[in-house]
Amino acid sequence: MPEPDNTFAAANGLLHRRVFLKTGVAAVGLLTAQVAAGTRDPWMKEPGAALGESGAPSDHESHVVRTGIGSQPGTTGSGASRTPLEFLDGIVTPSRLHFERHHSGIPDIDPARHRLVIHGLVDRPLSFDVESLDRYPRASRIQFLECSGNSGSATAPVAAADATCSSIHGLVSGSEWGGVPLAVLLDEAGVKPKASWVVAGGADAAMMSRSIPLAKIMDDAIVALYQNGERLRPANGYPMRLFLPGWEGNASVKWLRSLTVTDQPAMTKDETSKYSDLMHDGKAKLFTFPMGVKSVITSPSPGLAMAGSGVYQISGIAWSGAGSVRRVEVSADGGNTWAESALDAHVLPKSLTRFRSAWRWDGKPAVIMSRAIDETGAVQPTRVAALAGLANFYHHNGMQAWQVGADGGVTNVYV
Ligand SMILES: Nc1nc2c(c(=O)[nH]1)N[C@H]1C(S)=C(S)[C@@H](COP(=O)(O)O)O[C@H]1N2
Ligand SMILES: [Mo]
Repeated sequence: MPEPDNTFAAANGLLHRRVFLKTGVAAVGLLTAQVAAGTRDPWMKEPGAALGESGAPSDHESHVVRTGIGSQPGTTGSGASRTPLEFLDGIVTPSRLHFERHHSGIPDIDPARHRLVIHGLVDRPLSFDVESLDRYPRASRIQFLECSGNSGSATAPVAAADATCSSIHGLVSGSEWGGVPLAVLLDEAGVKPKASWVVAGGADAAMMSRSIPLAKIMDDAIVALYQNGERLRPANGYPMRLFLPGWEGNASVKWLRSLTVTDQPAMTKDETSKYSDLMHDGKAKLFTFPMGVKSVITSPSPGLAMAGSGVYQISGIAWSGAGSVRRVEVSADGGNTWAESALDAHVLPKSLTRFRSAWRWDGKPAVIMSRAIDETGAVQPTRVAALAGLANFYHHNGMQAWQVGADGGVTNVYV
């Protein structure tokens, strides 16, 4: 016997994912008398605006901007801005809203003068400019970039009442990155047999540098030249950046200037003073590159109030540095029962993946949360379990819970 389409899949109103895939949920408004009578709104009465060279969002979307923009005091422009996850859908972040993280501001690089040098333990040291890289084979990667400090504020002992999805989790974005596979360039340079690391250096005033295992460089690393179909934005590495799929953002060196092939890591300032993970026993883990399996509900979330009981869409993003997301589950009772979410069509490795569930909210207080499971079987941990391992805020991938109040307001909560 087929089950009816409104089958509940978990407690407190979570509907079977089939509801999302196959049926409407009767959440729409009724046809108004105005539309029925054929009344024309003002914008239908005269021609609209002229054509333009470059598009911009509707004035009605002016609230959709990066958040938490801030430089750390006493630094030479070290700071971050965050992607407004709660106002976005899909798996690709518009380039203008990609999060930013810089250690010394955004350099204004002249592509005609910029060079990428590959040297060290190679047979033939090589130098490339943008024009020469444009002649090489191209690879496209629709993948996420996440700062290892993302979600770090969720490690605080008390849940911040004014936190939003972007203020906690907005240091992750998704793009189509287009560029040249590094394996092609290193093969041309001729890597010497004893080589095992590559030290990547940036052309910003911070001269950010990271040591990367040669195996990763040869596996799926690219020198990215394009972001969502256009040249990289200056903030994201124009004219070229290293892009390391699934790995912590700081290793994807922007404004890439040098790749030095070595037989050991360089222990640069950027991988010893930070981007190493202090443990409870006082020792630090070095080179913790892959980002863990993770998800967050972007809607409903703080700032997106719910207007009374009824059927709502719970939607969010899931990702894993280990590969594809296999499954996402959503709970509406604080993690006691779980229902499988529907995934949007594009389930790509090391990419943001969009999930959706239908929820019949009864208007009473509820705690909603999500958990992701990746293709290796790794399950996103609870917040408490995630914190047990680390003594600092890097690489936090615990579950995020949102408290829905009887008034429809949504707040950050720990369970
Ligand atoms: N040259 C250089 N590369 C850099 C950085 C930097 O400050 N300088 N910041 C790193 C950090 S910490 C992160 S999280 C990512 C952020 O990339 P985005 O600004 O394109 O989001 O770039 C990394 N690459
Ligand atoms: Mo970062």
